[in-house]
Amino acid sequence: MMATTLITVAPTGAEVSKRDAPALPVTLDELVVAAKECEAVGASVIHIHIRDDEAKPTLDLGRLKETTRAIREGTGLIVQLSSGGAVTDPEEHRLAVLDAAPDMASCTMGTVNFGDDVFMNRWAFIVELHTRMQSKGIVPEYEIFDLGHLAALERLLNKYGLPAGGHVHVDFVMGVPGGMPGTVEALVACKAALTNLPEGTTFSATGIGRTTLPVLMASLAAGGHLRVGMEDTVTYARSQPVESNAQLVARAASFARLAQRPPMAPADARRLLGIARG
Ligand code: KMH
Ligand code: ZN
Repeated sequence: MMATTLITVAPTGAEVSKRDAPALPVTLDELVVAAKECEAVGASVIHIHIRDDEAKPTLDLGRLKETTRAIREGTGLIVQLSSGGAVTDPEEHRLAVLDAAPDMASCTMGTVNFGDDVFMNRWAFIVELHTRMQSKGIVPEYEIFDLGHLAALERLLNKYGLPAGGHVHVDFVMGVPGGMPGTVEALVACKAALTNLPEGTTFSATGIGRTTLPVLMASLAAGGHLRVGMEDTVTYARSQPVESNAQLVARAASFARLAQRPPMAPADARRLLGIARG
């Protein structure tokens, strides 16, 4: 069977403002439209942050449930809710995201400086997130902002066991000011460290801002998968704002086809990631 590329779209995030990026999907309707467009051009997973009526980031549980339902009704995408939220979100709200019963949730593997802020992920919090996901049958995507986060993941799995579904999938988030750089060298170092994780562990990578393209190409070359979207970059090319998330997914899909690893269908992505619901 031909190798394929899992493409995750992260359409909104918690940091970009609608004023700075008018194409950012912030309402439920905008998010569903973006999700459908991205699925049509090759995405199979959607990493979701939601906004309130003022387009500010929120972890409101009612909205998260409504969003999960609407994306499932409108698309075949795998629904991955962010448990990272915004840097200001308290731990209990981040844990409560799991009560919206998504297919997947993110699980960041350590604290990291995040621009001028700190993205807090205490060990005890990570353990709580991982074990709650195990008991709820929610598949994690382990977010890796720095090389040491992979050592933390090795420790987590050794102490608390494999995630729901049994498959380990990590996402290298590269180029955050305070985390690892978005370079080929950093990606190669992360890939090398995967040998300490269970056999078959898969990875995707995303480069923030201007590291988007080098990271995308490096990940494909290294046999990895891709994450793209307006959470991570709002500039398509120099002086050219991103028009839509689908524009970024379509570009990623083109690179994947050129690399002879075309986009993976959502059903294959579910099998790969060990997601039962379908
Ligand atoms: N918004 C960042 C502070 C995640 O979604 O899990 C955290 C983040 C990671 O985006
Ligand atoms: Zn996120």
